[in-house]
Amino acid sequence: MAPHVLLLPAVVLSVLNLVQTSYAQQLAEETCTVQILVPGLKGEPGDKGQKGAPGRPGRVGPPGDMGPPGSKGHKGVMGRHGKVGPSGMKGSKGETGDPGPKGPDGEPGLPCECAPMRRMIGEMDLLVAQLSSELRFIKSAVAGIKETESKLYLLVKEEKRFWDAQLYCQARGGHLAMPKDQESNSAIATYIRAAGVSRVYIGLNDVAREGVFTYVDSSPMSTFSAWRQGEPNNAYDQEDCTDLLPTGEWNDVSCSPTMYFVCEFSKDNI
Ligand SMILES: [Ca+2]
Ligand SMILES: [Ca+2]
Repeated sequence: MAPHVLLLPAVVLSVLNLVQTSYAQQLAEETCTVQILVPGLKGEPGDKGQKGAPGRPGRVGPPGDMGPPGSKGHKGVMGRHGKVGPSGMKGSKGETGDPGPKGPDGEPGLPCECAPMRRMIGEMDLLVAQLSSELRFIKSAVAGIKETESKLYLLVKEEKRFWDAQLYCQARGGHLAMPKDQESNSAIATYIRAAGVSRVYIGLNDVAREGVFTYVDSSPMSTFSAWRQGEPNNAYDQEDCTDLLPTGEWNDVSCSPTMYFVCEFSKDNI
């Protein structure tokens, strides 16, 4: 084996030398012959080459003109239900229905003790009327009551005859107003003037004895009086009651006409 190993490098070297020499010689020949070469005859056309790979896509062209309108398309599928709308206006009332069937007979009732019940109802009616009257009285009292140091005066705007007016005041713990001094007389006059009332009954009369005036509590008219000039005149021989004018003056009048009146309540009694 040894001789072969030694021989190999020498062979390689000689081959390399041969190649180098041949290449240099070829270069020298080519350099020298380029100048004198002339084109030869055109050769035969070669075989058609294979189809090349497809080229890159071209640039996007400008938009084309709109085409003619196409034919109408098919009707689409029905859409989903929309949202529920707002409530409509209330409809008109329907006609009355047919009467229902007759109900079963009721239990036989107890014999009615009508007389006592009617009496009770009558009493309750009276009570209601009385309470309504009291309520009206309280309302007007709250609305406007005139007061002095010892008395309360209430103008009652219900037209009544003299004695009915007195009864009305008595039913409420008072009586018709009895002005027994200038202070109380002025208080009542101011009161009715403010209310725009032209005259009111006051609790003074000469029913018992003509010309002798007493108050409704039977006390005599003694030190104080406020008669208008020429009064009391007992006109037509029938003026036995008294009214008070917005000026504070008194006049004897008939007891029959109905008019507003003033009740008086003592503070001691309240
Ligand atoms: Ca008289
Ligand atoms: Ca008179």
